[in-house]
Amino acid sequence: MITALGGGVGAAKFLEGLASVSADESLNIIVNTGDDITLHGLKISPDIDTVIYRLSGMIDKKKGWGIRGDTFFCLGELKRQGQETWFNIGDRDLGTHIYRTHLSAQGHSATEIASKISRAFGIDKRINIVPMTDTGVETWIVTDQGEMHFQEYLVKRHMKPSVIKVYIKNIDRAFPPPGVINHIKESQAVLICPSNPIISIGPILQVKGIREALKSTSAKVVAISPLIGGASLKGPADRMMKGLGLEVSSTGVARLYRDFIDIMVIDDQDSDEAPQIEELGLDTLVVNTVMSDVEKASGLARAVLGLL
Ligand code: FO1
Repeated sequence: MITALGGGVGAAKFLEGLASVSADESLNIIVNTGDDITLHGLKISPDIDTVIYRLSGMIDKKKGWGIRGDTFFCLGELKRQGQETWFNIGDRDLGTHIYRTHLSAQGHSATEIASKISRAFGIDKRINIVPMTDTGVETWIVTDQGEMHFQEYLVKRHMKPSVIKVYIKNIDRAFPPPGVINHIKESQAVLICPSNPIISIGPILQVKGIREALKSTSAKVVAISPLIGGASLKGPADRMMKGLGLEVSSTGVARLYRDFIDIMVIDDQDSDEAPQIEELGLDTLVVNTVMSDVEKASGLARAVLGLL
């Protein structure tokens, strides 16, 4: 059994590679839900959906999120009726949000909903996609232009405001869904996907008991850096780390995880960082972490599994 923690486009790409090279292994994927947002009365869980769309082969590969070939007629109509439409929800994607909202109104938990949507998309039963918590949480960003939901910072404001602080609303009430702590403790390996350490992995680590379980598990805990040459390939990890006064490098990421990981995986381009990461008491693996296609993602996953 392998457990992975992640959220966002990079995690989904890595998980597609991991799923393809671990065919007989059961895979638990604990997904960030801090990015969740309610828009037009619908419950949207972007990081869960990005993993489901990717693993089902339906992802829009160019964008890294949403469904390939989707249309936007409904959004156009909402715009015509004077609604805010900065968050681009496609017509087919809308089906997922309607189904999620309907199941939630019937009393199903986020865990049950993720499982039902996974099955509806034909995801193999050995792959268990689980939200980090069933309790509603939201990632908010304090910026020089005021406080806003993470999606507003990312999508509506195009990451332009300077980040001062990040906090997760209601995180103190969030506990993991049943089984998650045991999965961390009983897995052969726990993988921290190449995701934003502040807004994708950070919220998961703040859910009650998760960081402690990672510290105490006998599993090998391996993190893959989302940064290459001090920059993120996509998304705001670099500018957020800078805004928060953190060192923007794989070493900076390793420092955030050093209390619970055994091995840090960094890109070939950052090989000169290996000695300083090892000084933190961690092992390193230096490989190509750029996942430009599924073969590269599989190669990265194979290299990571080779550590076990
Ligand atoms: N990302 C964007 O940059 N622009 C969008 O309009 C957008 C819409 C969207 C709709 C559904 C969905 O599941 C994801 C969507 N994303 C969009 C991606 C999402 O904001 C981010 O990938 C994650 O939240 C980052 O972890």
